[in-house]
Amino acid sequence: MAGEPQPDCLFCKIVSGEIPATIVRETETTVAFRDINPQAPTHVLVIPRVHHRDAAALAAAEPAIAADILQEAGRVAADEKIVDTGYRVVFNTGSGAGQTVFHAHAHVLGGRGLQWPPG
Ligand code: IU
Repeated sequence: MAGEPQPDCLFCKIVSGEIPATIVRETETTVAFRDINPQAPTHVLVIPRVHHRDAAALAAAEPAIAADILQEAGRVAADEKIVDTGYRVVFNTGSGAGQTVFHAHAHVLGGRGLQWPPG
């Protein structure tokens, strides 16, 4: 059921501590950890503790937690000191857009120049 931990979800396992991650921030509703394959000097993922397949599903079902994700993304950027130089918050949605883990997550990327449009 949406919102419930999924036994085969890697990010649910990071939330439960079953799979290790380098956690940088935690709240009652969110966990932020360093991406295992960083694409920029700062590359942190902010995820909800609850399981929804993508950001749109999360926002539809639990909008307050979607807002928490955005707030935490901003806090990560502040902690990482990338606010002044600029940073990007990305929700890849669907495999055609590069989503590989179907548990909603925000990528927070910064610490280098970022091109627009993205590839
Ligand atoms: P995507 O938007 O679904 O492609 O992002 C998934 C990200 O999760 C990707 O950048 C992976 O490097 C990252 N990741 C991770 O940090 N730790 C893991 O155990 C796994 C994936 I699996």
